Amino acid sequence: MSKALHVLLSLSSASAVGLLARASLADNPIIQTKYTADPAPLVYEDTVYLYTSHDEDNATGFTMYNWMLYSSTDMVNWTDHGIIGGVKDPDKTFKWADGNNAWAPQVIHRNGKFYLYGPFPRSGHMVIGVAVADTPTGPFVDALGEPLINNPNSGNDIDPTVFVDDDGQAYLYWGHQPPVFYVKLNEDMISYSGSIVELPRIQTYEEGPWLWALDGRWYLAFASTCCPEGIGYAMSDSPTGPWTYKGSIMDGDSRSSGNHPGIIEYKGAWYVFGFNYAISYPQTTTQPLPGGHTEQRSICVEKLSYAADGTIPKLPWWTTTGAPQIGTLDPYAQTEAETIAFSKGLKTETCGEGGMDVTAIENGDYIKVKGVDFRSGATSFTARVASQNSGGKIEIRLDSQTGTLVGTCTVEGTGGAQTWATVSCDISGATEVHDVYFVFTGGSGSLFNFNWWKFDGPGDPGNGSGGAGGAGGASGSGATQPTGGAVDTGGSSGDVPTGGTGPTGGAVATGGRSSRGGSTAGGRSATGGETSSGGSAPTGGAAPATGAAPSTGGVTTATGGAPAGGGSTSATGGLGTGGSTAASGVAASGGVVAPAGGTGSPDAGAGQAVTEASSDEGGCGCRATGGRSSSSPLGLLLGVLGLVVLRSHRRRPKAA
Ligand code: FUB
Repeated sequence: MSKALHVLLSLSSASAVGLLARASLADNPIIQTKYTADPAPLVYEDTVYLYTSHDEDNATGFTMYNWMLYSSTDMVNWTDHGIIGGVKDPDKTFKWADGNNAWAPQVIHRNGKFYLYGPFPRSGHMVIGVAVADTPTGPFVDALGEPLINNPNSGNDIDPTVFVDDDGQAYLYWGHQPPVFYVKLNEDMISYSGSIVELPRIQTYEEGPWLWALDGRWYLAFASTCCPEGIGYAMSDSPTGPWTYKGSIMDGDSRSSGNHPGIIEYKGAWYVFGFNYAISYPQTTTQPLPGGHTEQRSICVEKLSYAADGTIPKLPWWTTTGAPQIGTLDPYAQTEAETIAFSKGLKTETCGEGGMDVTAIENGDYIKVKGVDFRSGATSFTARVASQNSGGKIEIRLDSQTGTLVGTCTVEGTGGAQTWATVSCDISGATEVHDVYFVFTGGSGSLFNFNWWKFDGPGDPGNGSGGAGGAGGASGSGATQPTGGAVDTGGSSGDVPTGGTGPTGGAVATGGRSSRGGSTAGGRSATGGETSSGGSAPTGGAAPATGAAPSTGGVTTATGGAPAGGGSTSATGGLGTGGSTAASGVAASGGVVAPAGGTGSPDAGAGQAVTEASSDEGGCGCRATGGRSSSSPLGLLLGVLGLVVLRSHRRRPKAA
């Protein structure tokens, strides 16, 4: 079937089928309070910082204004840090940005600084800007006041990936569809030397490059073969190629359309992040969603492995189980409420007390926190809450939404949605390792906001009263991580270590894993949807690139692999001191004509339906590109026409 016909058929029955479908989801996708895409994980110290792009709740096409940050130390419970940069006020990092299409970013740590590379349109043409921060959470400040990359030879300067090799040389790769470009970054990370190099086409390369190295081999993963996109990869003996296509890390799937890899090593294991459409389009079958194209994507993660020859065994499509938990979560440490393994019906917001809080809490919503080790037991629970209404209750349950009730905390009105109070309640029956479900109950509407929580009791290692932790703790059938004590999925419940008592209150069990109590819940539309212009259809027209790119010259075509130093692993450290200004700019010329595109009327925000359970895989949506879907016949027709035209030019629209 031709792509155009496929799109036509897809669009025709979108509304009828799409959002009615309900799926079984578990811990993939890993973020449920927002739509997130384009994962860019960064390991810094003992934490994974996951930078993401952000699809607005009402997105139909690409409706993207800012970049988000999440973090985790166990790969399953993710803490929301909110917006860390963007292209639109009030989060406009790059004042000269057009104000839309904040696409796939990456953040790299070097020389004690954090560098954010972000693609977005300026004067209608996608360019790459760079911003700098002192911490991984920002604030990120525009480093140049103009694009770092504004390449007249590129149709679309999108999807930057930055890699610092063992010898200290940093590389920036980017590009949509063939070609892919690279340039050598200077040590200041905000300028480059030499020409932009255009690589020969890599088989199946589409966009979203991700560059890393391991054991003397260099890897370039990418979104492959539009559409649906899988994740392909190539290997080389040098960071600059020549690149040899090696196949798929993950094949495309009919339930999806896009994909975008981010790959890291963390605590001795390797992980690939990408995205699906399972929250937006929950489906239980492998049938492609018939149209209803939206860019409401959700980030997923799986473990990755290598064969002896360095190649990467192919993974199935994103599972609903995701990556296994590394270790357990300590319930006796104060934990942010926005630290979530899975949730239903909730949003997050900036908290008046700092950080973020969980909001839009309604009757029946819940937060799941995975692998919580109560050890010898908790006896009380404390929560920081605020309610401008009459409040509600927090039921604390084990292993499912309807699992054993170990305590109930009553939240009274506090006099304001940001007027915070601490409430406590007794806990009984919470010992050893469980998934904890905070189930919210009460009347109608928004019940209260939730900032943080903490348990107390004899299981607290800080109490010195001992616990049932300790070493040992063989898990189920999963493989044990080389380091960090992570245990793969596959073990049955109850594989919690109960051996040796810690010398002073119970050492942290390194092998244990909580049970994966399946649960089901009905989805509901998310509240708090953000409004947006909803438009990302290409508008055509020439967009002269006027920015001065800090570059020394034009584009050359690579004719072969540049020699490189010896084997290395991914370097995240840094040399030198950095922080210098960019090299003198060279004005780029040559406007780029954006293709005409679809203009169908956008469906207003469809909301977010979230269901959690424990079946195999989530669903997806099939995405058209460029134009947008519409529920009206005229909109459909215009959208399809636009898509066909767009396809004949390129898959991506110029940012409108
Ligand atoms: O999210 C916007 C664009 O979609 C990214 O830049 C591409 O990689 C694709 O994921």
